[in-house]
Amino acid sequence: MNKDVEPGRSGTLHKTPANPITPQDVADFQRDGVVCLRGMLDSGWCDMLRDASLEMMDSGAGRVREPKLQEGKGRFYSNVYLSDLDERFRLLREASPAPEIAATLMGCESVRFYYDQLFIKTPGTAAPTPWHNDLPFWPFAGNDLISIWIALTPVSARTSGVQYVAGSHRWNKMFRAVTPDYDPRFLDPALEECPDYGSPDTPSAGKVLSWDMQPGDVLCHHPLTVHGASGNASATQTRVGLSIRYLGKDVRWDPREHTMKLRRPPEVAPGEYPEDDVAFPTVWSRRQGFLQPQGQAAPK
Ligand SMILES: O=C(O)CCC(=O)C(=O)O
Repeated sequence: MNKDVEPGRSGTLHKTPANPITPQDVADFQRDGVVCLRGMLDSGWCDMLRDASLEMMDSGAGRVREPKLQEGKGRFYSNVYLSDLDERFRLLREASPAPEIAATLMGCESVRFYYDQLFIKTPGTAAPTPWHNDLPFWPFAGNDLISIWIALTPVSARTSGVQYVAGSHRWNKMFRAVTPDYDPRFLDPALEECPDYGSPDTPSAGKVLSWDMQPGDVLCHHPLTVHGASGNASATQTRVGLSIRYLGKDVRWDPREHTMKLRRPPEVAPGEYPEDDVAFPTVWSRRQGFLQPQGQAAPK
């Protein structure tokens, strides 16, 4: 079998990005704290992951978060650590184009897997994704952390897409973390609430970026870039976004109150690089390609 493909539902699953990542993409990511890359995963990947995502939502498994919505007003579903629960997500985390995209944009030689997270909004969902940035949720400090948000359905910039304040990663500001279900354990009173940059009443803090997307397009964002999303105004189209997060080279372990509970904290002291191959397996390196995470069977 060709080293670059895995058998997939519709033929093969490619392991390298389906389109080149250009120096301009890297410059845009550095300038804006977000970039939209087109056609990174083909339909084999997208069909398989969309099916897995919708099955996951129906199963009720995992660390599900859902705001209480009015009867008949859609559903905003979120879940994390999907790759522990389903082989199809594990293929994404360690045998897909995602780690190479992450390493290329961060300018790193290798990346460690952090976690994955699903965001589904069924048609007519009123609930927004509150504006926030990600680092306040995470027990890390540093610059080399990245989220790759993969569109698994068509996404409309105006009515369901994630929106970003361009350049807000350079504000160096941590806003109060807020989960889709407004879990009070994340609400750090020492941090300021993030303004709703989607509202016309909020003074502009910079250009708001968002994109119409097709399955396989990806949004890549820095953990301090401020972002949020409306509900899903479509009457027919479910919106499925799958975020996968990786760590690069300048990350330091920074356990703080009001951050997410990891499935296994790293065995390193605060302030150190999280060199723990069980908690955060190195899944890809530019020199060696895909690496077998410790203690895990090769993905089938
Ligand atoms: O998909 C969404 O609505 C939110 C995505 C998000 O906040 C993230 O990936 O960090």
